[in-house]
Amino acid sequence: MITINKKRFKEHFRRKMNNLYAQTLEEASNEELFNVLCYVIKDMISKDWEGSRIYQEKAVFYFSIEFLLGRQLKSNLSNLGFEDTIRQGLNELGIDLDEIVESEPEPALGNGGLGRLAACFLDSMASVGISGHGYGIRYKYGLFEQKFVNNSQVEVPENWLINSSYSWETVRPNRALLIKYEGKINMEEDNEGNLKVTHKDYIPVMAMPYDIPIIGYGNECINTLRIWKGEIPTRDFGKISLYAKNQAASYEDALKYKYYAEEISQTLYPNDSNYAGQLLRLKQEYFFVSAGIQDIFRKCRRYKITPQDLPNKIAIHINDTHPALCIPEMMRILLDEEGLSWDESWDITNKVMSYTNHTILCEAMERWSEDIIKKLLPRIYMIIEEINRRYVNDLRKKGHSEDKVKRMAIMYDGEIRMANLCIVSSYSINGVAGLHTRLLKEEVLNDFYEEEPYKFNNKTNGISHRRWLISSNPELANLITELIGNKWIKDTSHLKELEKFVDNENVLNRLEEIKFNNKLKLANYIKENNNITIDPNSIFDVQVKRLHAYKRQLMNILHVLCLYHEILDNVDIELDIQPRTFIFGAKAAPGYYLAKCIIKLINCVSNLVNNDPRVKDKIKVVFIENYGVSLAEKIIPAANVSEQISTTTKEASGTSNMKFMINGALTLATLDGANVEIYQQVGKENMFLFGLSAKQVLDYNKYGGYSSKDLYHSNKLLRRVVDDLVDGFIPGLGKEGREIYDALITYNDEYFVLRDLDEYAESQQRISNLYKDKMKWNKISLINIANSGIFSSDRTINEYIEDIWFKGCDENV
Ligand code: 26W
Repeated sequence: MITINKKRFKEHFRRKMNNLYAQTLEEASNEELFNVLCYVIKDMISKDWEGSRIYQEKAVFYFSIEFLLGRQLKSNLSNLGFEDTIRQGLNELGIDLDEIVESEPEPALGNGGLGRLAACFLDSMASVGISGHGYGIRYKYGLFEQKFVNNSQVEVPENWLINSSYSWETVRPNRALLIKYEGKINMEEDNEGNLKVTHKDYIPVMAMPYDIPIIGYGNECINTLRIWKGEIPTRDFGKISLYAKNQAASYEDALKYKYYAEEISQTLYPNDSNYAGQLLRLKQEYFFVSAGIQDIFRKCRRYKITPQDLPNKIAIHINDTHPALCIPEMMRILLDEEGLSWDESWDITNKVMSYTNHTILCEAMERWSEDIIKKLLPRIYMIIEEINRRYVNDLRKKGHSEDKVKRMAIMYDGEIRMANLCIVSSYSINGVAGLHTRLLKEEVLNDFYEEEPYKFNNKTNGISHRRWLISSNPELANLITELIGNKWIKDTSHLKELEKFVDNENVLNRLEEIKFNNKLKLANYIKENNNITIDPNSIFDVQVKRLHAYKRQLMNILHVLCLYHEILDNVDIELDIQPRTFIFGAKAAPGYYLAKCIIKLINCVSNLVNNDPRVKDKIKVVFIENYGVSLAEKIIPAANVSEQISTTTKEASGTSNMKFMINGALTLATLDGANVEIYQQVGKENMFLFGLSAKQVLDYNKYGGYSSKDLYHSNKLLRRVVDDLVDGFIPGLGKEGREIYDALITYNDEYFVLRDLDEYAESQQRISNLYKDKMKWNKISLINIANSGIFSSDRTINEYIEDIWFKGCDENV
């Protein structure tokens, strides 16, 4: 256990300030204070970090093109148990820890759900004490910063490395690796008749590793997130091609080459639902995959692990298909560098790889053109071709129809289907919530499921309760500990013990008080940043997530318009409306026009409603700019209502639903994704359910029968809000209103917004009614917290460990 002593900490802190900046504490900026604190902590953990790198029973390598870490200082201090001592120590030095916390740059190396899940998983792997490490990309620019200009989204580059480095990371030049693109493959038999494969005339790029420590809670386990940066090779990698030298022949070419290498880790693709197939993206995917797999082999050689023993010593996890090239890259090394046979290599690769699917949206599925892969990665192309040839042969031998073979092939019609590659080559394939996994088995991946049912399993997502409760809502965490002791921190199933207090008025009042304090803090933030005054006594109704048509922010704002009309229709009578603040936070992919139109709509409605005196502040709409992890930590603890209203079948899991629940918000939801699991925990009496069932949606999609036009013509209230989009009722909304109108009416409302709007409005009415009875509301809030324990990512990670990574595929073969 790492210990801390306040006096020594203060000395250490002063000394470090002097070492790094040759100045006194008084002269330092908050950024400098952050850097110093960061280095002091790194000094304190360095022994344990080193120790954790030594192999334990089995090591897990989690490959993900995104890791949405968020700020690390507070959660690191909390996991180390240092927060109080350091707060006091700094205080005695005249420094406020909270100010330092706010000056930490935020690495936004992810888009949303997938990247944030990867970060929660790192936290849980370290906290349950396994050797589990992440491999990713060190993007120079993370997810863009969002600004609103004239109510529209404008994207600004996010420069988290503005000071050129990040204090948590350690660069390791002697572990840099070479990645090879393009060129020609030469195959020759040597004197003994063995095939020798050489890669000639390739373009070499150097992958430079940067390590970030991942600190477990209350144990000595410190794992590593290793992210790679693209550079021109400056080190001697032995016999590399002459490309670098040749290119340096002219200054112009040298610059071009530098650009080629550095461009690879320059920016995170801001798309999280639409596959675009750009060459640079493929370069990124191969870049971190090849670096990671080479790195694993290097470690194994150092620890004298033979290729044959790999399945017992390591597990490689492929987070969605973006790292799918792990498979042919591992085959390449086993075949070409280790000299193993195809069958042996295939057997090892199969026993090491597991894969998670995160979406069933067809437009998000990666399919690379064969030509692109052939040119950029000639050896990888050959290997994929051979995997496909053998697989298709097997299918035919088993007597499958040509139609089925076509559907299941990895290569078809000039394209390589990455999901198929992952399924064929992994021993485990999992979905991220019960319904999602069922849909994979029964619909989307049914052919594969019928072929190898034992490979498929469910792992319902989870969240780090350390970050999302202990660190972001300390008052609530303290109350819980006061009531049931601290066992829940290590094992969240103990939260269930809170149910003893459901009728305890004193406890319920304190719960309400804590929520109120959090709302007050958020109200202050909104006043400062959006210059909107909101009432902390109003219901805080929150929808924060990426903007996507299937997530239906549109339904939420159309309902606000319904309420607005209701108020205007009844200006003369005092309507009994429970005051409500609708809070939105969402970034749209820069090229996603409809999503941007919806952002504009929300902003315009916000201006309209907030500034109409007839509304008498009964409803307010706030769109918080630049939603991200740090903002989520402020917003979620302040929420009364959690909006989880995706079109049923479309949201694979959702994870904010879990974060809201553990912070005591009540869930307004469709039975989609992990909302189903929430329902299984608390029952329909403790949440607000509405909307089409999965079966209804599937039936509509298969057999048709839905007409948004018919609904529009038959329902006056619906018609009114839809017409608002195009008749000038909403000032500032121009052609964007027409775009949304067309999606709803001309293109038959793909996501059933109008179909579900009535039932949604009814549920909202039930929410208003319930909120009048504060004790009843608080009781349900407590029931939600008490039953949220299952959503800790520690539970999820333990399931991955037991059913996938440490079990391997022994029982399956
Ligand atoms: C453009 C290529 C692309 C396609 C899909 C990039 C990124 C994706 C991700 C898989 C999208 C994503 O983040 N999916 C979300 O994953 C979460 C974690 O499992 C789930 O909770 C969300 O429901 C799912 O949308």
